[in-house]
Amino acid sequence: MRAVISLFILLLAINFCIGVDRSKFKTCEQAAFCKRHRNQEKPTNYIVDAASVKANETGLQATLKSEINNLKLELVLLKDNVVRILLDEAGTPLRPRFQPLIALNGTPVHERVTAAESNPESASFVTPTGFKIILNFNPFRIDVFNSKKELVVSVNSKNLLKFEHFREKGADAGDDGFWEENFGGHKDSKPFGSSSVGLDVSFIGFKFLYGLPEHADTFALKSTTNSEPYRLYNLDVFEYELNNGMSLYGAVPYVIANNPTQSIGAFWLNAAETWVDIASSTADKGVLASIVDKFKASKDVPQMDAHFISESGLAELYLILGPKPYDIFRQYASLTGVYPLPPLFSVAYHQCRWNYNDEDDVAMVNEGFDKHDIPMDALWLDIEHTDSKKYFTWDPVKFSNPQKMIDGLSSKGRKLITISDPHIKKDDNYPVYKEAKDQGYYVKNVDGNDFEGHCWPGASLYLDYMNPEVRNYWASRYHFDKYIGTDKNLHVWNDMNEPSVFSGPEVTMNKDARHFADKKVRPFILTRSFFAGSQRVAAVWTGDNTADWDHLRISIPMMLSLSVAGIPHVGADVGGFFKNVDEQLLVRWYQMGAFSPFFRAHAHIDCKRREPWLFSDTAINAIRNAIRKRYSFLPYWYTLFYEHTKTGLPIIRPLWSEFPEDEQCYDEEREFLIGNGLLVRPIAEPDVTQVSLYLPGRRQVPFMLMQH
Ligand code: NBV
Repeated sequence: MRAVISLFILLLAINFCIGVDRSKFKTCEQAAFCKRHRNQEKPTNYIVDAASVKANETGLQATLKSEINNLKLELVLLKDNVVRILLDEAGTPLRPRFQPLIALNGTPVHERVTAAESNPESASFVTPTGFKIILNFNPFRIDVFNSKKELVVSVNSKNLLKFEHFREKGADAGDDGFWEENFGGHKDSKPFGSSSVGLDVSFIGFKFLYGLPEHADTFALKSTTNSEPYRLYNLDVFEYELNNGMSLYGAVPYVIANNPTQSIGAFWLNAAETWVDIASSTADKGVLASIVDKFKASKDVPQMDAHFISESGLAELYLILGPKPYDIFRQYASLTGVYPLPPLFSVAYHQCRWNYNDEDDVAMVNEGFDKHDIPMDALWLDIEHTDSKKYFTWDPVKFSNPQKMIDGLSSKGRKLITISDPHIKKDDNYPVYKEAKDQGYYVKNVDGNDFEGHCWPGASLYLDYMNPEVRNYWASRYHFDKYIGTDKNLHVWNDMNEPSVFSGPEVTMNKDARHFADKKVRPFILTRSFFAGSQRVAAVWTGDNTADWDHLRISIPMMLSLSVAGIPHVGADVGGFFKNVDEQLLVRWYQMGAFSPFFRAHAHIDCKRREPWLFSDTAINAIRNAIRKRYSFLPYWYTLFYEHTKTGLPIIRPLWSEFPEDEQCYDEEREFLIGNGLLVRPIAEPDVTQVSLYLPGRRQVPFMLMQH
């Protein structure tokens, strides 16, 4: 019996230690479309039909022909040095493809091209800033030369363009997983077959690529030639691990290349599950030599390649041509929008845990910060504040007088932020469930019935936010006369919105679920899941991190990746969400958090309480100092948030954005800039009180930081 118990404890311990359960999530080989695109033995050869090329004031249109299918191409110049490439099936496709236009901040404005030319091999035009865009006919390839006549980008230079067209069921597609796929006991029925798309983009003269959030990995993207591609598919990954390209909660399919004279972005506007292979001529020496040859460029010219592979949708690529880092920040922001100026309190310090137990507990914490003379602007309530996980309701015993609780916080100038998850408890006595059911607002199964999954409340249904009417309905639930006990001092936390479905494939919704085809504005909203453009409505945090030093360190590259991909109000849970935090780590985390755009302490329900005053006097002082330092810098932070609304510049920035000529700082991810005036190097190692600081353009100097 004893042996059995020990084995059980051992198994529990192993389970606890290994973190993420990888078997729950697909590899590229297990995603049929990814495998097909990655292992193309005989790539499709697309050729531009010269007779089809039509030039107009803002670009070119043409038909691409191949032995598999024909595609129509639009190559258009947009305002402020952005080029848009759009590929769709030619003729009359069986079905339209989904285009996530909601990611864009309105319809992009076209710009007139100059010096349009064409000959039997190619057609070209020049942008007002002197970039030359050449459409090569055979094989199809788009080359971009900058104003110094350097080839900087080449699209389809590896000939990986692959476009699976819709076809009648039963038509031979010659591949496993084209019409149906199984994973983890779930069947994906693919009623219309696979419609995947893939395209390669080469950045010539570059050694570094960045972007593609969200991954718990280095800021500079790594070559995936000998590993899994980076995956973009919004997933709830329990106890995520560091240093790999597995999907996390949100996705922005945007990469940035940077060298001392040129910055370029490539935004792949596709919201389907996407995998991105990265190749590097320096890291993968030899492998790419033949490709470099193709451009007749010198073999010494470094090159980075990104191969985007998406499960469906269009091949739609925006080349953001810079030429400087601040230009691409502005250009990408004008395409997808800026983060509007948030309320000042949202940039201050926030206190959260899963959960504050009841109204007395909230009152105690509210008092505690004053008693210990520590500033705090918002207190957060997690899922336990509700009546049985029915969002927009209150636990009738523990939170019976929410308005009084909010008044208690408001009297001290503080706000309350409550969580509302998107799964709706299946309970006819719950008005939200009932109203949405009566209106037909839920996502449907492939058979047309409401999709049902399992989440915190048990059996749950999922609102179809693709339907604008549903979005309005959801917004209306926040009206003060609907969300009883609230007022303007209550703000919004959106969690589990990947969506997380405990019973679903890869902890999310079945892919064959059917969605609607086709501002009551809250001042502050935090979201876990996101896509390009989400910055127009919400701040983002990096989800369920762990209280260890590695997670503290990784929060810098994670925040930087989000920042350069247009999402500026970002932060990681201070203290680490999972596991108990020791005092030293907590202090260091506060010191880092004080210099993160979003600054909130949070903890898992099983963790020991961690309000600052529960630690030693030395720690309380250090935490107080860190939080106060944040408050002393609030005018600077707020100015930067304002600047962002005007320029699209991120709030925290990689060193290279200010010092693009200093290549030594290209892989720097222990230091970052806040605006252009503050360099931050948090201490993220145990037992360290002194660190070596890299000053861009200068030598390494020892430096004392934040001792306590
Ligand atoms: O609502 C509970 C938690 C929340 O505290 C956390 O911040 C979210 O990221 N939520 C996830 C669900 C459960 C996590 C194990």
